[in-house]
Amino acid sequence: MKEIITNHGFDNEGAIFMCSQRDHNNCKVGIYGVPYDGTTSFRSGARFGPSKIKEVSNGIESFCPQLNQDLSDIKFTDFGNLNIPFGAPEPVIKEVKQATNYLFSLGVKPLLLGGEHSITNGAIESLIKFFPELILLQLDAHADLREEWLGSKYSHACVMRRCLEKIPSENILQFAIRSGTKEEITEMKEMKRLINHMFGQPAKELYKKLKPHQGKPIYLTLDLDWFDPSVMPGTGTPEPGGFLWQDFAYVIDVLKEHNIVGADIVELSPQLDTSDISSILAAKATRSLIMLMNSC
Ligand SMILES: [Mn+2]
Repeated sequence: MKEIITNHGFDNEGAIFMCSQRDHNNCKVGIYGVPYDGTTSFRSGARFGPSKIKEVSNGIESFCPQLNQDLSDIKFTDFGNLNIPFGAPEPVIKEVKQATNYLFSLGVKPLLLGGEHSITNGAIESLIKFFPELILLQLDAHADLREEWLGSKYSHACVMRRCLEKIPSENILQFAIRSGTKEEITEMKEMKRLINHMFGQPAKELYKKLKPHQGKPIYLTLDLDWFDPSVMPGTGTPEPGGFLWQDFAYVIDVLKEHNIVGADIVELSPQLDTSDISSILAAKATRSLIMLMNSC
């Protein structure tokens, strides 16, 4: 089936990420929101994530001391939020795939703001065609390896299983996952996809695992429930025992040496944290990823 590349699918009337522009000319990185939470199984509200991240982004500095870069020196675009049909995930995933194809056709690296985790499927379906060697790095509390969940193969609980149908197991790295069924955890260990991380320590195992992949295209999917609920309460399925910003900074230290061609930040449900700390953390992670993706 011939695929149509569309550019009519963005609503750019709402909030805009700090220092970004609507016009994509001369931009290497482009943000777009996917306000979808149709399969969230516990606490919904991730549809409000993208707009909230943009809204609170003005509350943080444009300068990042860790990366020694200022967002105001970078030309990057905020396309707005993707117009998506409500209901089943399949048409949404298709829209995400088309939107990602569209960004690729413009020479812009996609950074998706979710929305729930199922949207990663669409980005991977697009990028794997352009980058057959794509490495997928998952930061998440949960394995997300279910064959199906509550009657859907495209639930957010199945996203990594669907990605495994497109990407060979050895090109998938599941970083510091701490929750799953016995089968999921066993599979990740046996297939050597599970990468351990010592809380508060440099990400040494990630460094070692990624080293042979130097120069290869990497897609990072950041499910915000990877962070500890104490710093990320605004997410649908919180899981105790998670990580702090410093741990993420160690991941960024490793990724600085690599070629990030696309990324997503998913599962922020801003209304579950009225302090907005969760949304600000998500905005800060967005700032780091824009800088990383712009400099490789
Ligand atoms: Mn997930």
